[in-house]
Amino acid sequence: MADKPLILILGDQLTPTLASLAADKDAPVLMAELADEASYVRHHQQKIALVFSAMRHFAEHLRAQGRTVFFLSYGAEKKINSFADAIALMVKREGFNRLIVTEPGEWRLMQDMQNWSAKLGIEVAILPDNRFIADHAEFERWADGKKQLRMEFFYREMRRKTGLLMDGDEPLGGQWNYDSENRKKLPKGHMPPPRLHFPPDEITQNVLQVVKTHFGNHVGTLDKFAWPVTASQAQEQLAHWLDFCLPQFGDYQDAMKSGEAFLYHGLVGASINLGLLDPLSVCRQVEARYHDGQAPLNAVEGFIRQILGWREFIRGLYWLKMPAYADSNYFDHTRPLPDFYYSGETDMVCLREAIGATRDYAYAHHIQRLMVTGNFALLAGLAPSAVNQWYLEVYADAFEWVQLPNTHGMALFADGGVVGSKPYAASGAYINRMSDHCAGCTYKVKEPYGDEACPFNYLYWDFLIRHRDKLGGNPRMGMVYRNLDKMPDDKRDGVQASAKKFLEQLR
Ligand code: DLZ
Repeated sequence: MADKPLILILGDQLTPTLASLAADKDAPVLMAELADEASYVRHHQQKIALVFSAMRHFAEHLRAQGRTVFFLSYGAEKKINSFADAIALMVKREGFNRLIVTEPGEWRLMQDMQNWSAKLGIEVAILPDNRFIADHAEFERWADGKKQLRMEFFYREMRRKTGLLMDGDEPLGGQWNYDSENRKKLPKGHMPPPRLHFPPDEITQNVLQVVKTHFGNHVGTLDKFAWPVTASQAQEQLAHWLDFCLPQFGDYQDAMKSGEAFLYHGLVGASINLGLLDPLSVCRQVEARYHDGQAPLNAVEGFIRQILGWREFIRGLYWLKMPAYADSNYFDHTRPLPDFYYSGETDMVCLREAIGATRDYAYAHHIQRLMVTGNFALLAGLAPSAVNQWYLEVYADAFEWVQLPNTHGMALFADGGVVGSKPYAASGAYINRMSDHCAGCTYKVKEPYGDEACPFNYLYWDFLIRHRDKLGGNPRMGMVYRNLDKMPDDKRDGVQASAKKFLEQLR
């Protein structure tokens, strides 16, 4: 029988140099918009639109390069809901007898993929994803024998490996990490540069219609859709950010401002995760701005650390720890997700702003995700599985390999300290320090407890009291617990009573 290979490209594998495309320059390609992928969690409408539109544009790009592409548009083929269905159709209709695919980013799909050969009766080659800077074996070697896995040390390895921000064997400027310089609040009246918009072209308009028809009841809105959907648009967005945002990105990377969802953030996470931008190339372009004297080291290092350090670290960790990782629940938190995570209807301005941006743009920046919605979920004892699902649904950049360690490990500490060394728990004082939200809020950030107090304040202390057995011995929590011990009894009683009342009425 003649060899007839088919290359399957997933919705987050939109990279011309992808291993599977490089493996056979002539083989036809299959891409499919699938009900199972669009609804295994109820993804935000803009996320589905972004994936579908970017897939359609990528298919056009491959065709222009001379590839044959079989593209199954959403609903075009009856009973084709999964990747296995789509491949089976191609095997039957076109006679393909071998499949080439690059490994997926998600555990559930890898499990599925490993059964395809037996299920479909064809040879299936699953190739490593060559878009990461460290492969699985390299991460495993680094992790082997270590009691604790800490991003900072892995990041240094990646700096040495790539030579990024290095001066011989030493870090440029003498320090590996300039995070302490990256915590400024936005000055009053300061206006960050506008986001670059990519108005929907005909392909995207068609996709928006499909999403409206089939997924109109998923979270979010479509009217503010402005995501880059091609590699060249993604590069344009990056260039805009390099020119107008990078110089101040470091200073204001942790700041929050009402009505300003994007501030100085790059908005490139979704493009990188879909494969429209290459992470190493992005880092090199950012580094060049430092060498050209156009951006300070704290900004450049802070950004590169997110991509070269954090992104690679959590990807390695996800594959090292799955599937047990997703089931851990260190604090035994079980409270259901309150309705306002979807509706945005809450009197707490910080939550309203973060969830409002999430609904409008399928985006919120890292401090909103970590210190507002994530911090609230941690302090209120929300069930990690429900919180993880929400984050996976609502953000355009969210794929489980990147979302899960960030939410489950970093924000919720549900892994008991695999990703981070202590929970990122904070009271309203942190949000007040980093934002203008509290000034306009119904709740009073200076009140520790009572009906008018900021719920973050009493939930914070109540969380520490509830989990003293698990956190009291953590050396990084020593000062916090010493402060708790100095708390007068009446304040402690007030904090606990307010937390109990608040949590009881939380739906
Ligand atoms: C996220 C997503 C969505 C919404 N839809 C599709 C799709 O219809 N077809 C497809 O190939 N990929 C889609 N994706 C991305 C996949 O879910 C993603 O490739 C896996 O989760 C692995 O990371």
